[in-house]
Amino acid sequence: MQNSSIKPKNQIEKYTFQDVFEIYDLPFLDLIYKALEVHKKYQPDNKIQLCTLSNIKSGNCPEDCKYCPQSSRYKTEIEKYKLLSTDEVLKQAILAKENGATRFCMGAAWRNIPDGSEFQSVLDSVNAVSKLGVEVCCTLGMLTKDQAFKLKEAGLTAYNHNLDTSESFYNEIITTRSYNDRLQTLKYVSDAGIQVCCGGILGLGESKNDRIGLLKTLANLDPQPESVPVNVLVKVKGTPLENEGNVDSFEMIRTIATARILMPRAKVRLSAGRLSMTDEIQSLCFLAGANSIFIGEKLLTTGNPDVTEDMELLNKLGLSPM
Ligand code: SAM
Ligand code: DTB
Ligand code: SF4
Repeated sequence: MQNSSIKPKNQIEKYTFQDVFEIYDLPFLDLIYKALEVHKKYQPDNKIQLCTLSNIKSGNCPEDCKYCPQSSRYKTEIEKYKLLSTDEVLKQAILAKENGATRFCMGAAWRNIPDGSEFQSVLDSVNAVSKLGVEVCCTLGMLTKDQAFKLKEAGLTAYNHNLDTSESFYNEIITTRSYNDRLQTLKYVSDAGIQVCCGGILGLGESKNDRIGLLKTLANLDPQPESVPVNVLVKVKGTPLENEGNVDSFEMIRTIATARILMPRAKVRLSAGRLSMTDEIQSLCFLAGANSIFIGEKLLTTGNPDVTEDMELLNKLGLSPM
């Protein structure tokens, strides 16, 4: 399957590499100013969406994503378990809502969803959580067209499926599925009327051009993603990237600002990696256009800041939950 299938219908990309490069490479203060202008025009003022993650199936994933503690190929110290029951998922979602989350995201360490009882159980969980009146997001690996439609019917708001990095760097990070496989799932998702949540990870050893390449691909998706998670690599012992160097914070802020300018209507989510950021760095991310965070002590398998500390930071900045 060619990735041309999800490009604009006239096959001409809206943004070229040069277009994106020119934004990303603006003098830092001009870049932030432009991003803030776009933010003020298209996004609610001084609001942050709080989301909570649930790892509904942990570990033993057959894929080889070099960053991921849940791949069965690496020796990591994580808790592994089979698919959680709908009752358990619902309990977690109720708690997340009580803590202020308006979006509940279920992740599963699968290459793709096995059809049958497990898929039915996921559909039941999606349906039950959607009735709480929160947005429901899933990230379960690759989907078929039919599964996408069934998830939509069950009440799914959004599907998270990240491109992670540029097409040219991708093969250095994942060899068990292709960039086009990812694009195909994204197409099934948007064809089913589900919102697309698609972003990447910084700190994989990628170059500036790779970050720009990823932003270019995301901004040219048709339709553009409603949600763009920007993760910073959490270096987990046992994964091939455990000793990778740190990503420069200014590169991360440039990535967020460029995403904000190119995808004005998307929520830009400051996702994994906040534990390694100071309050000041996170504040710069919000200034550059990030308007969502995950709250709760855990992401999927790794740590996340304390909820009380997160609330203190948002208070200090005069940011309130959406
Ligand atoms: N298995 C599904 C998939 O890969 O599509 C869903 C779960 S997967 C853990 C969701 C996303 O988490 C990945 O696409 C990746 O962007 C992010 N992620 C995984 N491990 C990470 C890490 N160590 N640091 C930062 N982000 C990570
Ligand atoms: C996304 O882009 N980031 C979240 C969510 N989508 C599923 C996951 C981050 C995972 C970080 C590593 C872990 O906790 O295992
Ligand atoms: Fe599996 Fe997803 Fe982790 Fe890749 S990122 S190893 S697909 S759980």
